[in-house]
Amino acid sequence: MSIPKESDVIGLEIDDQTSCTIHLFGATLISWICEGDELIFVSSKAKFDNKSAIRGGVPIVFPNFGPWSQGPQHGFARISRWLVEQFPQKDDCGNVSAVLSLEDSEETRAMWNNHRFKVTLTVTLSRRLLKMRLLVLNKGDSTMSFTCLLHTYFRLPDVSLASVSNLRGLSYIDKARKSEAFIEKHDPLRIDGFIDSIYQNTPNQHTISGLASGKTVNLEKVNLPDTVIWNPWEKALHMDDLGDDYMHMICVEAGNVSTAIELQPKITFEASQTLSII
Ligand code: TA6
Repeated sequence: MSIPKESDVIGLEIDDQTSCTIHLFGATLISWICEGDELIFVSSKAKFDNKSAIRGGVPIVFPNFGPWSQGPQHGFARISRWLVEQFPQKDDCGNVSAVLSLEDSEETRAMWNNHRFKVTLTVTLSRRLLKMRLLVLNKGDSTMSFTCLLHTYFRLPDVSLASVSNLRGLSYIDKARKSEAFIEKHDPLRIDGFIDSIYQNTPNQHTISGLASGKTVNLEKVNLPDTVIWNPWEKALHMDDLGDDYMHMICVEAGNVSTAIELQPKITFEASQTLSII
């Protein structure tokens, strides 16, 4: 099992029961401990080689969700080293925050239409809450068209006992069924096999139940109108960085993936997700 190097991570801590860890590679949040329970999944086979995307945590998907003709699947943000703009610091209310950023480079400009951009991730940890805010600034003189998503892996004692709320009646693209469109009939949604579904125009709030110690997480999203649900199930056995760990995860991913964002020059796009224990 590979473990992250200390020089590759920053830690936010309120006390020994409340903390989170962010890997500088991809600004990937790889741990959120709340009331002593780890709520974020990272595969025991994850690679921390600063080359391949970390299997787990909350990868930042930008500037493209899914396969991309101009570059790597899910874009370059999750496989780039981000800069720490503000190391973890506590505010007057006892919350701890950190700020990381990624700017265009020769490599990204060559890959993505010579766009000049700055992506800023602000992570704020409170006693029972974790907020992730994404800013995307178009520094250039041409419109930037992109999709983005927070690819959150939740850790579960047993995925078959988990559920996701607020999806019934919504249209979704089912990548497990030839990417055809369906309407969700279940509430809550339970996972009993391979699932790879893109729910469109979803409510700004879902609950994910079945986490450690019976915890339920509320996911509140702003400016992220889609929700992707993914568990590879037995396909994971053919993934060298996942394997049978798939029984202990569910991805509930807040994103803007169905329609590209068209960001005008010098304008900033803002989106966030707030995870809290209810
Ligand atoms: O979010 C769901 C998804 O798009 C799936 O189709 C699957 O590809 C997953 O992301 C993981 O992608 P990755 O490139 O990290 O293996």
